[in-house]
Order: sequence, then structure tokens, then C-alpha cells
Amino acid sequence: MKNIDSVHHVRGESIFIDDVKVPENTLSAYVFYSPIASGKILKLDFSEALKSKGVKGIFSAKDIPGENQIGGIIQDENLFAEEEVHFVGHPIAIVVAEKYLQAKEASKKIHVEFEKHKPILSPREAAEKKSFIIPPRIFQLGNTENAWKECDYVFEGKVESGGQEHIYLETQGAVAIPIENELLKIYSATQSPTAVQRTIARILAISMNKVEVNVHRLGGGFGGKEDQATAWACMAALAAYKLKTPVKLILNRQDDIRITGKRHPYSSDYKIGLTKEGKILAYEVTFYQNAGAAADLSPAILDRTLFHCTNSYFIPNVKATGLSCKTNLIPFTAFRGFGGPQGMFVIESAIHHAANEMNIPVSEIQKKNLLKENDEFSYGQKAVNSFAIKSFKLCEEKFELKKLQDEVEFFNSKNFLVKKGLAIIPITFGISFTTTFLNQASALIHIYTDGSINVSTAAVEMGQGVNAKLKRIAAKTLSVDENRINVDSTNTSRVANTSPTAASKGTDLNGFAVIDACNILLERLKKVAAEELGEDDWTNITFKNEKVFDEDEPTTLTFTEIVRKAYIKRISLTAQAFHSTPNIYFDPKINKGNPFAYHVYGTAIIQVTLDCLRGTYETDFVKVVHDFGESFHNQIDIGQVEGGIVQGIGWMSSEELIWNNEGKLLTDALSTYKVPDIHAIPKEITIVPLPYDKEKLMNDEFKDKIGPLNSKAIGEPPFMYGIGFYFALFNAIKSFNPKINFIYNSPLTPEKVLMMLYEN
Ligand code: MTE
Ligand code: QUE
Ligand code: MOS
Repeated sequence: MKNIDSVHHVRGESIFIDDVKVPENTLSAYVFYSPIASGKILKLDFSEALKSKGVKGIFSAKDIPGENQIGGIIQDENLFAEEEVHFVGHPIAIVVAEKYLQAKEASKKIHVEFEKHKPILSPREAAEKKSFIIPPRIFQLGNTENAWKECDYVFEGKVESGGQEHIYLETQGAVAIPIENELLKIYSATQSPTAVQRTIARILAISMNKVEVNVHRLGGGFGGKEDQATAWACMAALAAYKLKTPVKLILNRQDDIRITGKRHPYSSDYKIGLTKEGKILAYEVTFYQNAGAAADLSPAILDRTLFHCTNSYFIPNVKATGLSCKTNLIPFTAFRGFGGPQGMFVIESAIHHAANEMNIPVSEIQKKNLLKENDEFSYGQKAVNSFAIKSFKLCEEKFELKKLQDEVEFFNSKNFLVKKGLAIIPITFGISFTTTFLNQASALIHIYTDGSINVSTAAVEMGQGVNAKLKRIAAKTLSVDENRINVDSTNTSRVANTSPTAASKGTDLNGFAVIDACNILLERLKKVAAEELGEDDWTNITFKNEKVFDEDEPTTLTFTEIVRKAYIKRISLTAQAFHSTPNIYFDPKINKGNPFAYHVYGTAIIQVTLDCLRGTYETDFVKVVHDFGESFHNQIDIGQVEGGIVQGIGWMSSEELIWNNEGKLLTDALSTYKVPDIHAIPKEITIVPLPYDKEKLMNDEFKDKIGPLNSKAIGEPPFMYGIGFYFALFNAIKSFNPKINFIYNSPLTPEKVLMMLYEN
């Protein structure tokens, strides 16, 4: 894959936080955190630790000059615990020493005494005790109460989905360098440089213009560094500010797994009503989101669960209730899909349940209920250019679903201890931050006198290839070679007030800003070229492949020459542009609106092979028809689909977070928390782009409803294909043990599968 970073990554030359060249005197920090899930701090004594070798200082809540507050959406989270601790891993202090190991050693000498309280661990228990982050959220369409009477079948059930640890390759961290006076320069592995800047200013009671946050790239973010990169940068900044010395804080892998947020575990109840033909008439669902001990992004994530609770289906009567339940676990956070996967897993479970009870194929119910043009989502938006049906049909036909199903049936009839299972799953994912104000970005572009170009935007590169895409967008818009363009680091002094690079909107928002900035520059350059050519009308000038054209006729002038001439003529070679998504809104009072610029659609078929003696399994293939819009960087987009699918399968299969009764995470290392490895990835992933009707793409009504260069966002949607894995495996288990109950409890680890195979 030709990501711009590929060569440097392979050579180990790319800069991550730990590679930033820091001054000689840079100190190291270690986070001292709560070993208990809930309790009162009775005594906190640093005196022994302070005497430890190399220690330069220990900082806790009382050392914060500004506010001890890092909450984003809700102001409910302290940087350091004050009187109480609320989860295992709750930061209490940082120890700063000359060397990392000295700081870590010293932290063991901190004396702390607690009055222990009984922790709440499950969201249902929290709900019983009315321990909520926010009041219940309810999305409603039609009237479910009336609809039940019309249904031939009504099924109810429970669904559990587990959390998920991000396991980005680069653990969280930051470097803070005091420059002079109160000025601080921060290197942070964050998806949200402005959140880091804003929060540091708040913690230190200084203004935001004193804090410069710079991000070269992240070794993966996946949502884990959206809100939750901020705390570590604040801690490093606090120590650097106090000690007037550069401070580096990097979490080791085990601490990162222990003390940073993950995907939210959910418990859900569903009730689904259908006609005997399989038409879904009514759906009620209650989501118990395990939010952990503070809000973090939980309310926005819960919203997305509700937005996606009917996946690709039109259901005329829906009542979806979301409860954000406050527990004594780590505050859970953004993870690819942002609550969407949790919502979609429940409706797919309900459909699977219904199909099995009604003894009809799951795909028959799915097909009967797919979103048609102008069908209404429960939040009021209409499905415009819905490809739910088109992608499903194409997937079915192209990959010969019927034949695949017959083959599985034949295989299972011939084999006793090995079974195969197959599932098809449609996905629909809304593109835009559902928090409307976040849908903004800007770009700053300089052309230098040698014709080289520097692009700065709000986008953070985290391996998803946004820099390669922005480079291509700039090159295409200016019609110059990509080699001319450098996509610079993300820096709050160059580009201000950035939204997080998230919601799959990185390329869309920043790409449009880049196009606008390029067009400003182009207009200026065209005017210069027109003058040079004695052409009255600059709009007759075009740039094509680095050359100047007049009324479509080539001239001898080149891009570089015009740049040089513009400089001599004292024409600015710098442009800034701002983009905000048009025509989106949402009213949280009634939970209706038009929150998404557009939706991404697709359908996948997944097949697994199950070893019924061991409970182990493999994914034979994933075959996908995906809606890329018009992909302008195919390799990156394919990489995103493949990566998303593998991550989705991991969530459904081997990745299991286990806490003990005291709220301590037991699976806090890669030996016990199993991410998919090279053996676990599907043997085959086939990806077919949904063919596009170009004419339709260009029409005025549709133009606003797609990304730059007619592409569509790619980052999160493919994750949800992984949900199909659960049902493929469930079906394989069921063909061995037809008596298993319809209990939907993800992940399906081999241990759990083994139990299900022999349950009766
Ligand atoms: N791909 C890689 N390699 N690394 C990442 O951290 N994050 C995902 C997705 N793909 C991620 C990734 C998530 S959660 C999001 S929201 C998008 O990329 C963000 O980038 P984009 O908006 O530029 O697509
Ligand atoms: C998808 C997202 C995000 C989102 C909404 C989405 C996201 C995010 C926020 C958010 C909301 C309110 C805030 C804030 C952030 O909303 O990533 O700081 O005050 O951060 O639909 O990915
Ligand atoms: Mo992605 S979960 O929106 O960072």
C-alpha cells in the first residue's frame, strides 16, 4: 500500500512521540493510579517517594493552578482524583524523575490508604441504582404500542456485547516543553489537538494562545486518542510548567490497557414484531451502556447507538431507549463505529432470533425490510440515494449466496466434527458528527517560490492515510504532481479550533477545505497567467499537469513559472479556507433532524469453519460489496475495509475484557487479551465497489451529499461487516448443536463456543 509513510515506517524513521528529539534535561513521568475501584482516599503521603533516587517532583490534584477538570461533554472528570477514587486506574498523581524507571520505582513508595466502597460494575445494576451519566435518551418513530397487535410474531431477548481495547501500536503519551514565560510546546499523540490545547490551558489557568500542540502522526488511534489522549498531555504539561523543564510521559503497554478507556460494553433488551411474511412492524430496544466512571464521550456514543439501532432496515414503529449507566470501571470512550456497532448488533440478533423461530432464512427477513428510497430513519432523516437494496442484491448475485449456502449445507451434512457457517449482513452508517457544530475544518496552504507546496489542516494522520488523500486532493485540484506537496504536521498554531479527526470525517471535512484553499490560489495564479499571456479573461486559463492552458490550448508557461511571477508581482501565495458541512441539523429535544450529510452502505457475506472438538474457528472468507462513492485512493480505501473487517471480527470473536468482582481488569496484557493475529484474519477478503451512476453523482440535489471528489468516508463503516462473523459462527455452532438457546453474547471466544457446542 502506497501510504506516504510506508517507506519511513518500514525503515523505522517515522516520528512517534517517543522519537521526538527532546532536550538533554528532559524528565520522565510515571502515573500513579488507584488500585481499587471505589473508595475514599484517607491518606496520601509522598514523603518516602520524594526521597527516591532521581525524583524531581510529585504532582497531584492540589498542585493544579487552574481547574482540576478534563471533562469534554460533561464537566465530571478530574485530571487527578481528589477525595475519592472511582475506578481501578484512576490517576492520583504523577511522579517525575530523571529516568522513567526511577519514576516508576518511586511510585511504589507512595503511601496511600483508602476506605473501600463496593463498586458497581454492570450497567443493569447501575440502572437499578439510578446511577446515570445523563437522563434517558429515546428515539421514536410511529407507535410501537399499537403495532404489536398487528404482528403475527413477537420475540423478545437479551444481547450482550463486550468492550474492546484499541491496541493501537503506539501507546498513549506526550512531551511538554516549556519555551519561555508561560509558553508551552506540546507533542501529543492525540486525535484532537485542540482538546489538548484547551484542556492544558484550563488546568494551568493560562490562555490557549500560550499552548502549541503539534501532532506528527499517531501509531493508531481508532478513537482511543480522541478524548483520552488529553489527560497524559495535561499531566506532562503540568509537570513541565511547574519544574520549568521538559517532561515526557509515555504509558507502558500494561498501564495503557489498564488506565485508558475502551469500547463500551452494552447490555440490551429487544422486542421485535413481524408479520408472517417477515415484514418487521415494530421494534423496541433498550440499551444499557456501560459508561464507566465519567462521561467522556459516552453521551455522543449513546446517540450513535440510537441512530444506528435499525441498521439498514426501515421499521415503521420504533422505540429505542438509551441509558448511559455510570459504573466503577474506566470511563469508556470512542472506538471505530462510535456506538453504532453496539446498536447494529442488537437488531441483527433480533432478526436472527426471529428467523430461526419462524424457520425462514435470516436473509429473507433482511431483504424484506431493507431501506428503500426516502424511507425514514427513527431520527427523521430520509434515506436518499439508499444503496441498502442495491448492495444487498449485488452481493447476493455476485457472490452466489444461494450456491454458497448449499455448499455449506452439503459440507455440514458430510462432516460431523467440523461445521461451516455462513451469514450475510448489510450495513448503513451515517456520515457526519451527530454533534453538528463539530462538522468544520480548515486548511492553510503555502506555495513556496520554488513551486513546492505545504498543506496544513486539522486532520491527524493515524495510519488511515488521510495525509495521502489530502495530498492527492491538493494535487488533483491544482493539477500538479503529488511530489510537489508536503502535508505538514497538525499544529494548533497553524490551524486553530480543530474538531477531532474522527467520525470518519477527516478526509471529507479537511479535503473540502483543501479544495477551497487550492481554488483560491488557482484563481490568483490564473489571473497572473492571463496577464502574462495578454488574455483579458482569466477564466479562460486552466492548469493541466503542471502546464498553463489558454482556452484549452497549451501555452509554454508552467506552474512553477507562474508561481515565481506571482511572487514578483507581490501576489500572496498563501491561502486559508474553512469548510463546514451544509444542510445538517439535529434537535436533541425531539431527537429529530437531518444529522448526516449522507450514508455509507454495503453488504458482506462471511463464512467460518468451526472445529467442534476444540471450539476453535477460522474465517474462510469475507466477500463485500462496499459503497466507496468514487474512490480516488483505492489502495488506502481497500486497506481501510480490510483493517475494519479484521478489527470487527476481533470484537466479535477473541477480544474479551474480563474484570474481577473488585473491578480489576484481568485481561491487561496481550497474553490474555487476544487481538486477531495473522492466523486469525480471514483467508480471503474480496471487496467489490458498488458501481456508481456518475450522472446522478453530479446532479445538484446529490452534490452536497457526498465527500470530496465524489468519494465517501471509509474509516468506520467497514468495521460493522465484522458483526456478520457472530452469526456465521452461531450458525456453525447451531448445525452441530441445534438445541442451543438464542442468547446473543459477544465475543464468541473459543471457550464460550465450546460450552455452546455441548449445551443442551
Ligand atoms: N485506520 C488506521 N490505520 N488507524 C486508525 O487509528 N482510526 C479509525 C479509522 N481508520 C484508524 C483507522 C477511526 S475510529 C476513524 S474515525 C477514522 O479512521 C478517522 O480517520 P478519517 O476520518 O480520516 O477516516
Ligand atoms: C461521531 C463522532 C463523534 C461525535 C458524534 C458522532 C466524536 C466526538 C463527538 C463530540 C460530541 C460533543 C462534544 C465533543 C465531541 O461527537 O468523535 O467534544 O462536546 O468527539 O456522531 O465520532
Ligand atoms: Mo473514530 S471512533 O470516530 O475516532
